[in-house]
Amino acid sequence: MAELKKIIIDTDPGIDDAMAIFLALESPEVEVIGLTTIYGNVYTTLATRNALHLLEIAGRTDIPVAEGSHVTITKGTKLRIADFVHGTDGLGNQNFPPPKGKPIEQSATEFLTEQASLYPGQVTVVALGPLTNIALAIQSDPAFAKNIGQIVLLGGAFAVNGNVNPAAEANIFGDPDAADIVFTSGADVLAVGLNITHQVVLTDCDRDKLAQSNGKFAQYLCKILDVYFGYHHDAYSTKGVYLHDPTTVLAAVDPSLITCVEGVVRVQTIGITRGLTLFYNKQKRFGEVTEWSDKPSVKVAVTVDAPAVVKLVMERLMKS
Ligand SMILES: [Ca+2]
Repeated sequence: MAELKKIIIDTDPGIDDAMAIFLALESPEVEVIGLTTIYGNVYTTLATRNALHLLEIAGRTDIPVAEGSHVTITKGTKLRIADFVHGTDGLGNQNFPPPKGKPIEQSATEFLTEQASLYPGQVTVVALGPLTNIALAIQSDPAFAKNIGQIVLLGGAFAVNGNVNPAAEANIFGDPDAADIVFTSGADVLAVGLNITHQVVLTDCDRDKLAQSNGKFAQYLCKILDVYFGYHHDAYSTKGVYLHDPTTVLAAVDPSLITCVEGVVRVQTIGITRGLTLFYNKQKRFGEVTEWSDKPSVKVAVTVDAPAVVKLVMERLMKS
């Protein structure tokens, strides 16, 4: 049997992160070798606590959790925490008891660089929050961008509006400087942006099906999903919730679910469009040197088989 694809999930749980982590654990094509944590939906300390809690729910305390950065790559601390989307605890205001487990001694950056060098070309990082940990790994180990198999990230809004403001998507907005480092690092990067994830909707009807399932993940998720559905009903006219993080996990698990284009992505780090991701498709050869010239190409997802993604999410989350 072929070796399973090893994945590390960099995460800020987060309701859709919880779905994505469970989905990865229920995906036979991949082996989750660790979780690394980051601020975003919640502060990093709470992200770590939630990551440990979710692994305990899943009965997978064998998987290590490495805590990530508490500040942006430019040492910014005025972090935007999305309690209005995910609840003040990040998991739908359920007041779960604290986890019994602890994070490992290594930092997220140390864990990422170590695993990439232990298994060169074989580890996929699925990045579901701001990209600080990944950028720190790139900066701290010059071999990381080459050693890591692929970085599949939820981030950006390619030719569509953002979700923090018209310019910016939340994960990129969380640390635009880190995002620009990742996009221009030369690593094999696949970006899954809002242009993709806003096509993948879990409907009220799907949630009812989850509620009727006896599966432990379905039962757990139904408890925490209320806050997430409430936010979507208020903020969008979509009848359901966007599956940002689960779609990104599945893009890593089964790349045939999406198609992508290749080009150079730069991130705006200042001004009113801070966090904007701008893709250069290389169709015009500009006469002048630009900020996109001579930068490595990345992949940007442009289509998704949304019904297939939703079907896989439902099947796998109701399996056990
Ligand atoms: Ca997330």
